[in-house]
Amino acid sequence: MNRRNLLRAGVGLAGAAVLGTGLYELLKPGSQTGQLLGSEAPIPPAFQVPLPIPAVLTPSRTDGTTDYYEITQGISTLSVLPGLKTPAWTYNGTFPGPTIVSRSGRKTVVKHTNQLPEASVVHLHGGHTPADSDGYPIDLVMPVSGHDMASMSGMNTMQRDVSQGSREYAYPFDQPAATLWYHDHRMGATAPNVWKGLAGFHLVRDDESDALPLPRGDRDIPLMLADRSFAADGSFLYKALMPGVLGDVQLVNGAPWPVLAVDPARYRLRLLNAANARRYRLELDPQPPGGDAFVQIAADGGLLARPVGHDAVQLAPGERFEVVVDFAKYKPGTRVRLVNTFASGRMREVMRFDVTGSDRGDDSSVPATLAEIPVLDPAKAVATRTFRFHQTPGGTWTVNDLEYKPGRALATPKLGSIEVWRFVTDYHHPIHLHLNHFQVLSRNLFEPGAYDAGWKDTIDLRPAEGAEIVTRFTDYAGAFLLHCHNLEHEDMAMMADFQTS
Ligand SMILES: [Cu+2]
Repeated sequence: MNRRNLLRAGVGLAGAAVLGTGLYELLKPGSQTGQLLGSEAPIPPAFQVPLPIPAVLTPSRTDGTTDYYEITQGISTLSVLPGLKTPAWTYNGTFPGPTIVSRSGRKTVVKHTNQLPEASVVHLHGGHTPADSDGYPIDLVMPVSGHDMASMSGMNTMQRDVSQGSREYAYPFDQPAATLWYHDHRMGATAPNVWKGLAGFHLVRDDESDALPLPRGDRDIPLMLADRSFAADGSFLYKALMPGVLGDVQLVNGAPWPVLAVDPARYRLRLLNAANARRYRLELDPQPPGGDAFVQIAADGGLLARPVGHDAVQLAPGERFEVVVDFAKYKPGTRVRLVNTFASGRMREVMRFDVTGSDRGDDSSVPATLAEIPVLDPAKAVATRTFRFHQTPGGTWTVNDLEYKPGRALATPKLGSIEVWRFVTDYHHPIHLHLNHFQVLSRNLFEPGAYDAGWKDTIDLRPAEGAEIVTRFTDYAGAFLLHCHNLEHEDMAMMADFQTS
């Protein structure tokens, strides 16, 4: 089959998905697959608190090849809403967890100790990672106490490679500079565990990107976007809802609708959608004169070949976009709101940048060429596989009509080979591939979308869409995952193994 026929087949499958269950979604206005879970606690006014920046974790030791870190997972009490306390599941006591900064070409080992009441699993999202450190969903880290309350209540008793109390995750970081993140990935419990606070940034740096004149230091800002809801006592309110859970409090780096005071200068913003189900279309309000509010410099897997200007940036759960915003385009004193035009009411607001700093000094720039990106040739693909992400009439989220079952591989790619994978959806599904980043070839019969440039590990698919991606599977043999990153869909079985060899 030539590529054109492959594309036609993809569209045909998308059409079938429409006739099955997607028609309502197509006719319905709106841009979320998800259901609002309303807070019981009073929702605070916006723009009252400063933006927190997660602390960078110091290695416990280093040697010639490796940096070693230690993280304790436990229950901590946070102050998120005024006057209330929020018990959270945290990495080292904070939400987001501490930021780890690794260097490309140097190994990082993170020892996680589990003082939670339930077993956990850590996945480094975007890491090119051997199977035994990738956070396979039943490779449980048992609590130090030895008692997994979740198993005791009858769920998730499946286990594979179980660690008692702690586990060392080893990351080779044979990959370019990128904004990665780590979060819980336990089978059937990822959505509640991340909602309760188990997420943090993991940045990779390299010489090539360090040599670029991009904004740095305190003008290089990670922004973890996540919506949450709160019970009357201030605790995180959570209930598994089939379409995905939407909160009614917008958090950025764990704070509700925060404010960042900025200089009239360029800033590098590392945008991460860490929400369970919410999609964002971010815009600046007011827009800067001349447009191109956001100059995108990187996607999930690292720098783009060339910068791309956008008036808006769309992010589905799991995705990262790095953008440069030049606040010198605004009059000093301007209050610039970051808004989500996919949402309405209070959730339309995200955070605010106040251009109140006085330091106009700025030797940064965005070069016309950022990185050399090899282009993967789909003509060299040795296999083309189709994965349909859809809801069965019974209501289960499936991949190719199958609910997730550990050990059942839906694909068996050979290491070193290029493959073309086609994803076909019924509703919104952000599809995440572990192990290797990919390049987007097409959406339906058309060119890739405005947000598909560069190395991706998560692709945001709309209802009844068919997309083609190309990747080369490299380095590590074992079982890895392909899944929807709407965390409720993931927990409700929209996940599949693939086995590399
Ligand atoms: Cu999904």
